[in-house]
Amino acid sequence: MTETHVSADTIRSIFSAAMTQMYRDEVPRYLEMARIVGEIDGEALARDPALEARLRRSGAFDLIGVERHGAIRVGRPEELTGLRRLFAVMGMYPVGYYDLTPAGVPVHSTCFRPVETASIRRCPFRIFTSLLRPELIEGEDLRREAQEILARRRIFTPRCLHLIELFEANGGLGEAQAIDFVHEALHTFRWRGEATVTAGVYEAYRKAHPLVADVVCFHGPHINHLTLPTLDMDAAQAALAEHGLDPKSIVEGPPQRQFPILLRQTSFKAVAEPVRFAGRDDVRGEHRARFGEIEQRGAALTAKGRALYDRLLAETLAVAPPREDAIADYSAELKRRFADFPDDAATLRAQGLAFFRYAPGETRAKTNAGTCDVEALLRDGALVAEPITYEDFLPVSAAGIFQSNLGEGGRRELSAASNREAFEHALGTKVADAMAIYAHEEKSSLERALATLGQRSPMAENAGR
Ligand code: OOG
Ligand code: NI
Repeated sequence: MTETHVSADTIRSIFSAAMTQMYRDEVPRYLEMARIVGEIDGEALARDPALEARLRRSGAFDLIGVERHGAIRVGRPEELTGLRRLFAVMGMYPVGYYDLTPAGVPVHSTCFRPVETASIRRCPFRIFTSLLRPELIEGEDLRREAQEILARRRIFTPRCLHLIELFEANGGLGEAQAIDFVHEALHTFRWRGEATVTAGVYEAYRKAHPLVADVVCFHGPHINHLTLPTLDMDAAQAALAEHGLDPKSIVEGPPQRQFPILLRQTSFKAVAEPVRFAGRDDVRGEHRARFGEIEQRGAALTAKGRALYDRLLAETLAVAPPREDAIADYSAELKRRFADFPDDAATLRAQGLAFFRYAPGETRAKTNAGTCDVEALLRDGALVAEPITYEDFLPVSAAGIFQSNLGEGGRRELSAASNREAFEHALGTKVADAMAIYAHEEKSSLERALATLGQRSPMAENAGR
């Protein structure tokens, strides 16, 4: 990387801002949602005077109201390979493999995201990216035709591909090239209100599965939602309903807690957008795929913490599934079950349920240099531990979000084995393991902090889980 190159973080910031502008123009309801979330966050800050200081300390204050993620869906392996190359220009790398077939959605997914903590703080934007599994389309003719339709489209502009090649050859882009790149890349994610197929073909795929229609029948992977953070998820959920924005009926993820974990999410349901179909010019219809989402992130959980989370959620879903007529039962059951999940930092750390980032504290160590007693250092305030934020996604939540936006018929019984190998083959690389990223962050932060305190760190291993 030479001096004349713009950093990947900067390109991602420009891209995220441009994408946000585009989506607010394309989906006015999203702009309305952003206004509502702004008000909710303002009220949360006014209510709790200590909140601002806490957010400033963690670097989160400047990111209030800044989009955290978006999502797209592609149809062909080559398209996924292309996206991997495109996102690399912006410092976004595939983390995690998500199999959505247990939820009846015929895709598997990853998240392209910044990985280094400093990069996430500069611009947290990431894209949840799903690849269609055409082998799961019912009906041989539809399956074959889908591949033919998809084979005809080109989702990247020639100029975009050229700029990606320049980036790969030179290890970076200059300022004018970066701006040009963002402009070209946006074309890939734009909504054009125009199907590549006739109304009849669209209808056949919509009947097979609404998600398949969304992937197969259009020019490319139009951005299907953006997601804003909020400081108060439950208030945001209530406000969406009050303003008539038609939110999904439950907040996905853990219940409201003192010590937030993982990820809570809600969304307004996809809006109907006009579509022109191929063939006779007078055929018009509508398509529902694009929505707006709100998220609130908490601590990343260790494998042990995650197993507890998965168990409590599965038990809740088994006893009180979130049916439209039984939402209150679901919420009550979720709250009751999650009483078993410790809700304070000290216990979560002591039991190894969540990941923490360590740093030297304000007080001098009372313990002797070299003893390296992490617990004593924490007690003395010579070492401090703050939770590491969860930066990934939850398959059960993602399934709920897919479902509520596919309208009628979005759920199918799919009994397919997950196929990570095929996904990684299409991607052209392996996906990174999220758990390993958090574990590394915890361990290296502890080692750095101990070194600063003049403590030897053979014990650092005890904290790396
Ligand atoms: C992606 C749904 C998953 C999330 O926040 O869990 C997602 C999609 O509908 O394409 O974005
Ligand atoms: Ni999302």
